[in-house]
Amino acid sequence: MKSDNKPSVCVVGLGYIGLPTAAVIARAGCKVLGLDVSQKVVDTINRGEIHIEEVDLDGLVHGVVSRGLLSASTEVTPADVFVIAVPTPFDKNHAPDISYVLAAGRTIAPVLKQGDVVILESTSPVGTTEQLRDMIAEMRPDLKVPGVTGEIPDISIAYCPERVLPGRILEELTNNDRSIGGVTPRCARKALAFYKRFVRGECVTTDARSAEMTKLVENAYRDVNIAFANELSIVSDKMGLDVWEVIRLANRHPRVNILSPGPGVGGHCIAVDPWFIVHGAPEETPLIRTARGVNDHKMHHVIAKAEALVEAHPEAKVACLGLAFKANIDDFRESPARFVTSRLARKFGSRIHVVEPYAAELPIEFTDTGAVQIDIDDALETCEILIVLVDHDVFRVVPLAERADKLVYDTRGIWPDQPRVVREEEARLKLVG
Ligand code: SAJ
Repeated sequence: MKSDNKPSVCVVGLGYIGLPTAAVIARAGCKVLGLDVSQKVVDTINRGEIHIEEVDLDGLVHGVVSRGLLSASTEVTPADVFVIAVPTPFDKNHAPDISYVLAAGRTIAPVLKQGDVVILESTSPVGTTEQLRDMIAEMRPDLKVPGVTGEIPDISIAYCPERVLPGRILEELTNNDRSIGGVTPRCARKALAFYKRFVRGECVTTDARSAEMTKLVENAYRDVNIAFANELSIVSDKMGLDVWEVIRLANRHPRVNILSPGPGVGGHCIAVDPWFIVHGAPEETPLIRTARGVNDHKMHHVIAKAEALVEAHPEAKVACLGLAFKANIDDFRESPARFVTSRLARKFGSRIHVVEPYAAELPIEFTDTGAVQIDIDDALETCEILIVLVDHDVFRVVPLAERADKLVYDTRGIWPDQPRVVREEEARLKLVG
């Protein structure tokens, strides 16, 4: 890679992180090849279209594809920089599965050449980048690999996690600070030079293991703090308190900032990544493990409370507001709202009306339950019970006049002006002895 030339880049994995990353790098003027195992994904991108939803991504991808800066393939070709952005799920015992990372490494190893930079972005347990390095060293004994050779290495390997928020990915990809962890300091400097091309936030160099842990710690921090809020909400139910009022008041303290309770923690990051730390140090992580348990349990608490409310009013029609895993997005994967609503649908059938403006139709598990999808206006006109599960703006703006006479179970605290007697008492009837 010559310093005056823009490097060619290969992004491995064109999912929620890989595709926006590839598009942003292409926008900076680098020629990017996106690699994916799915022919369908590859064809979609080569038509200038996208297979995921993210604000402004469609226009950006269309632009860089039509300018010839981004193309996709199932076949790897040589490049100057390789960015790996593949999933790292966990198995049923919460053990991290890095097989996609290693498969990506096996794919690119044959085409690596002197001067190349390999960057892992996937959320990974500590030590994964070194494992990737060892695998490349084994497959390419002809290359001097960093941390293995005593001489100046032929290639550089680094770990650089993303920290973007779904719904704000493009903005955060360029503006957030980045941790750039090299297998050696030299590797970190090479990766830094690459990120400087498209990141406006500060890029801070460190070692690969620290960068791996940093990513996990960020999401575990959020999980633990949400667990505190969720535990407070369960305690408040028991004590007959309004948790939102308590949190609002407590947050007036200059050093207190409690997060928001909800129906549980969804998405594929915050509910997953803490387990990577627990798996690495099982004896030393009672807090992180307990937080996971508290957040998972919150879903079941919400189900029990909602069931009690619905059972106490056998004539009432019920609207469940929201299926997404969080506000204002159309991502329904690992969503507590979806889980809660489908449980209610299975139990109460056609009494359950689902309102989700971001879904064209109900997910598969609603088939044959009798539950139907309606819009918010129909829900306000026809349903006596409202169960708020997602804080979409379209729900938040419903004025009190249109819901004052409803029985409301608001798991997100979007309607602080809802008359308390209706909002809380009914739901508590059967739960608190
Ligand atoms: N949630 C609450 N209460 C809160 C905040 C969130 O119940 O006060 C719930 C949400 O409703 C959702 C879940 O937590 O179900 C996660 O939502 P989120 O907005 O906290 O996070 P994600 O999963 O969309 O993105 C996170 C972000 N990490 C942090 O904020 C530390 C993002 O910056 C990461 O890039 C992303 O994980 C990732 O890819 O790891």
